[in-house]
Amino acid sequence: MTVRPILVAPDPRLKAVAKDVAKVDGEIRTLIDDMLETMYDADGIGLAAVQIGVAQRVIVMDIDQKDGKNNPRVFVNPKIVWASEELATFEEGCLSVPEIWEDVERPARIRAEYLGRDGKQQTLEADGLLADCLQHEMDHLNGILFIDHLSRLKRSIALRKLAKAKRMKETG
Ligand code: K1U
Ligand code: ZN
Repeated sequence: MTVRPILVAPDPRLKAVAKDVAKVDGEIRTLIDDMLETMYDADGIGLAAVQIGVAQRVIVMDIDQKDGKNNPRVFVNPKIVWASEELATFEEGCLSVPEIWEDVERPARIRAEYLGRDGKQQTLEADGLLADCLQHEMDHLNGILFIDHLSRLKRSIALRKLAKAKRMKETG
């Protein structure tokens, strides 16, 4: 398994709309394993393939990491088939938008259909952080970042902060 570099905004590859996976084969399972390794290495709770420059509809998540025990989830070709009218607000971060945390409002509950690591069709009803994180990761598959949900002012402040952090990193 390989830790792959995570793209950071404003990298244009983060704007790509990912394509459906035709078949969950060995190549896709290697991608999944590399994504899990990359997510755990970065201390994330989710990762979309677009974030490592692969425009395929694959997401990994682990929102239940406890005492060094992992509970990885894999979503291939995920689709939201139902979303509640009720909204919920979560403070979100993103490995591709480092050091920025902002409140984002999304449907509180969702039902999603997807393929698992074994290629079998699955259905999931989610609320809380699971629902929020899955919607955040599905946005990545459509080239959308959580900062795109913010007001224009908050988004431009976030982008300026990001550019400053990048400059500081480059100049040491
Ligand atoms: O980059 C990503 O898409 C992953 C992102 C997922 C996410 C976080 C919070 C709300 C919605 C979606 C992250 O994993 S950010 C890092 C993170 O959550 C975290 C890092 C260190 C400690 C605790 C949490
Ligand atoms: Zn993200």
